[in-house]
Amino acid sequence: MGTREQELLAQLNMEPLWMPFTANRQFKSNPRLLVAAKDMYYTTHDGRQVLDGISGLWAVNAGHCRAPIVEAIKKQAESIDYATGFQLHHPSAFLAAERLAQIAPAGMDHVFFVNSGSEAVDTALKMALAYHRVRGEGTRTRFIGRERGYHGVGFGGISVGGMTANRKTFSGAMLPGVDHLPHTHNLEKNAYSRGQPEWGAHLADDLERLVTLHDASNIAAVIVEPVAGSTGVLVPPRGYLQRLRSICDKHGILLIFDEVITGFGRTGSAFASHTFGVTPDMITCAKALTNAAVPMGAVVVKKELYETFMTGPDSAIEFYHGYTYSGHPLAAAAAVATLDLFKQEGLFERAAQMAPYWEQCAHAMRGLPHVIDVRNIGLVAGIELEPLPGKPTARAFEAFVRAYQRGVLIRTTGDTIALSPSLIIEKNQIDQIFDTVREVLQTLP
Ligand code: PXG
Ligand code: PLP
Repeated sequence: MGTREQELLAQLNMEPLWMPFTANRQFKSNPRLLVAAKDMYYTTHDGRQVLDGISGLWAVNAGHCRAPIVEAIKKQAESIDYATGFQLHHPSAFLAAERLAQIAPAGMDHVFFVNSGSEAVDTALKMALAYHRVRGEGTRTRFIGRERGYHGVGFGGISVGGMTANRKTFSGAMLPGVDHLPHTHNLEKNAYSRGQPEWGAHLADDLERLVTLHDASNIAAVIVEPVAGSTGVLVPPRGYLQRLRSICDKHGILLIFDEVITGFGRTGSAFASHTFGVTPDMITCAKALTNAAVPMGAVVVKKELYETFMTGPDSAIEFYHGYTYSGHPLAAAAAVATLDLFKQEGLFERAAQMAPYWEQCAHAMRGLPHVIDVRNIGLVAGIELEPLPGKPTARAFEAFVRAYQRGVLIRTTGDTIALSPSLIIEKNQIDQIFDTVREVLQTLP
């Protein structure tokens, strides 16, 4: 980093920015700034290279600042900065939708663009209500989420979500008519499972209980993350998602998979729906859709769902919903370039090929101080730590700080270390991540 950059940083006034999901005062008293990124590495404000063990935030699946994506964004910015998608549009949005439909599970071939995972979730929930109404089943208004689920921060998303800290302040403003399935985490039964745990498929049967309680005619949709990410990597028990699917089918309930984290190769195929062999009615995705280079999210739906809307008169707007930036040119261009790059480099297959080595290295953390569980699937791992007595999250946060000082970026949620590198990761970089985690665990209080 040049002296000029260092001077700029020294003068940086951090006060006006209210940072998201951050302890603002603690951060500002000891900031960690990233000033550049390339492939697997960030450059920090003090000139260090940090191996990115979390692909930004489960998002930069092709590695940072990849030339074809950067070029596509530049080119698009020079040719068209913006065009609304309301009664007009521009070509890249259609190209992006076509590419996304091509890699989605068979039969899921229509795409609605949004700008984030949170917007994708709110959009999917609204689509579910509208779909039932178009079909003359307007009484289906209830949603079912899951404990420990993360579906972003919109009012819809926190209502179906199940992370207490994200909900408690807003309790009075939740959507009405939401229930939650039990989460699937159980250390006694499933600790140190490799891949999918054996125990827990029956937890899906709770959906039958809710159907009995409310009657199916009142339930619009069930939304779950195929692998719960944000809460600390909870891999679905064998047969669990299949059971949810069949109960939804039996009762005419839409099934939404929130693949904001699991999409785009994270579990070793395009979507977790492929990995687990279960096709939902809607998929929400974001993050790696553009390799996180420009904000974009999407809801991918089954043909039948889209066609149900395409009834009424041709001149009628079928779905009163959309964002100023839906299908934004820069995002759409980034999505096309990203999806092309995933294909050219076979990155989803690469994730699947690397997964066994990743699993082996992750499970080698078993037996280290404080470790009470290791979970993994594809190129994701969760290492759960025993919390410091009376100080939940403190031990894991200290692990994050120490790993960062040692040149590896990890993420912690609660007392779980969550790892999710770009799919271009090499074996020696996997070693570096886990060697660093090992060292950190050995020195933690
Ligand atoms: N659904 C899921 C499953 C997610 O993981 C969202 C929706 C919301 O997406 P946006 O783009 O609105 O943030 C997410 C986002 C973490 C972490 O620490 C994870 C997310 C966001 C912030 C932090 O694991 N996932
Ligand atoms: N608020 C106001 C006053 C607006 O005019 C709009 C959009 O036109 C919005 C919010 C929504 O913004 P967006 O479409 O970017 O979600």
